[in-house]
Amino acid sequence: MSMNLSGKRILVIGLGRTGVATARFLLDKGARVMIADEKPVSELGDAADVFTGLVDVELGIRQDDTDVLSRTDMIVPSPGVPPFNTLLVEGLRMGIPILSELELASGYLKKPAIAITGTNGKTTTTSLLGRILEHCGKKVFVGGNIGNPLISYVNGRQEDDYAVIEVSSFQLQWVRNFHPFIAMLLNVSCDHADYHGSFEEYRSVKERIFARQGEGDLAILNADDPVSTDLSKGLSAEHVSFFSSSQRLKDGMFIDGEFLRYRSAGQDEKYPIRSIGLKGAHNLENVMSAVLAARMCGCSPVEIIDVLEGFTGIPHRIEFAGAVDGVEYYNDSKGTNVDAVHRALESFPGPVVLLMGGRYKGGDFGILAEIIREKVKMLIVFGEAGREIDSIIGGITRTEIAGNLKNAVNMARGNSSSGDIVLLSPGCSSFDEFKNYEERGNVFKDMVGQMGRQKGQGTWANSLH
Ligand code: UMA
Repeated sequence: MSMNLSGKRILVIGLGRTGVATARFLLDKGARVMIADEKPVSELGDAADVFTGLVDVELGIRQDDTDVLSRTDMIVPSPGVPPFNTLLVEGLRMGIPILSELELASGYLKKPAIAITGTNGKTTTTSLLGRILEHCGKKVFVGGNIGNPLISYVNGRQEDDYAVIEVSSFQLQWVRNFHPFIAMLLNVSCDHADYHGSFEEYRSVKERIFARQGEGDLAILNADDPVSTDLSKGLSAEHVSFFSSSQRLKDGMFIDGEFLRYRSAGQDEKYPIRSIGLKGAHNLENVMSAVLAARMCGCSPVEIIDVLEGFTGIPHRIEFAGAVDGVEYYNDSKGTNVDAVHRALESFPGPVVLLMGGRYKGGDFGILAEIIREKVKMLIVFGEAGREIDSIIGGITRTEIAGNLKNAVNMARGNSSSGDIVLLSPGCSSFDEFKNYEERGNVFKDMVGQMGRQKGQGTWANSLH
């Protein structure tokens, strides 16, 4: 539901990507915008420069400056602002409407939304589905948590057939009327419990993606995920589809030997796994959910298979780099913080030989202790931060220090055996050794490619970069 924002006094909390786009949108709609950020204005750089001096903007509100609330009509928090933020807690108590950017934007969205959420795999599924829809002749906007907020899209002409949106649980926190025509929940694990307070709360936030669905809508869920099957009992969507990696479903999509098989009333389709460019067992679930959505949008199996063959993932993000001697190598060079390393490790059952290092840029390596104990058979640290990482988490599993990335890769090769995963997920920036994370990832992929060629074997991504 779009609303009349003209003359309204709106408090935007957080001036990152979301905050900047939201403030722009609100100004366009004639609102007065107040901007709060935990950082002082002098540290906000370009983001603050954009709004400095504008008559309808008040910058520099502090997080504990609750006085501002007495002149606030509505609050739009950025996704990274936790619900226990003082302005939010107090605003809620005072009965001021709080809307996430997603909620605000969806009121102005004129095209059907396809929303994808889940703990892992969102970005891959969102991009894959976007590609499939484009390939079968649809015009699509692909955005949300993946990088470009929906609010900047609804400010434009909206000429697409669909808006494919990656939605994080943070963005769902302050959602009430968001109504995607297709909603997907890939999986739910205990991630982000610190932000949402408890697992129950996290789960109820995820549920909101389905809450407004009804006639003609489709909900897609993971049949192997107990939270999802439990959730599915209360859904209001007309159609509900499941996918599964471990069960044969009468109605839904599942793994059947060499194929992904989709069975539904009057339909029985097979998609050869061999020809799917995305590697790794965890990716098959992402593929199945994208296929279910694409079928709903009218894409044919032939068109879908075309894209599945060519799509090898998002570069540098848990990207399959090749397999040599039964060892699979994954490039997660974009994983430059501790959370990203955690997420990458969650994607693999183990055993993993993990390569971490580069230039330290903050974060607590200690939070990796448990997952390293569970899944990592060997940790190889490299670069400037190598010793520091070793001193914090080095004792948990066998750990070696390699001077640079190349040494680390060679060491990994010498210490891995068939069935292992070698994962470059540095948890640090690349600037000690490389121009950027792309260059670091490309060096890694080139080395894996060379190993495969030397051995005259290896199935590596069609185009390495
Ligand atoms: N800030 C405060 N108070 C706080 C927290 C943050 O004032 O308590 C300020 C920071 O000082 C900073 C700004 O808020 O100036 C940053 O806001 P933000 O953290 O919400 O980040 P954005 O730049 O708006 O980016 C967000 C998403 N980030 C998060 O959810 C943390 C981006 O997802 C998303 O691409 C972008 O909106 C556009 O939709 C990133 C992400 O890591 C990739 N997402 C998480 C994930 O994928 O797991 C959820």
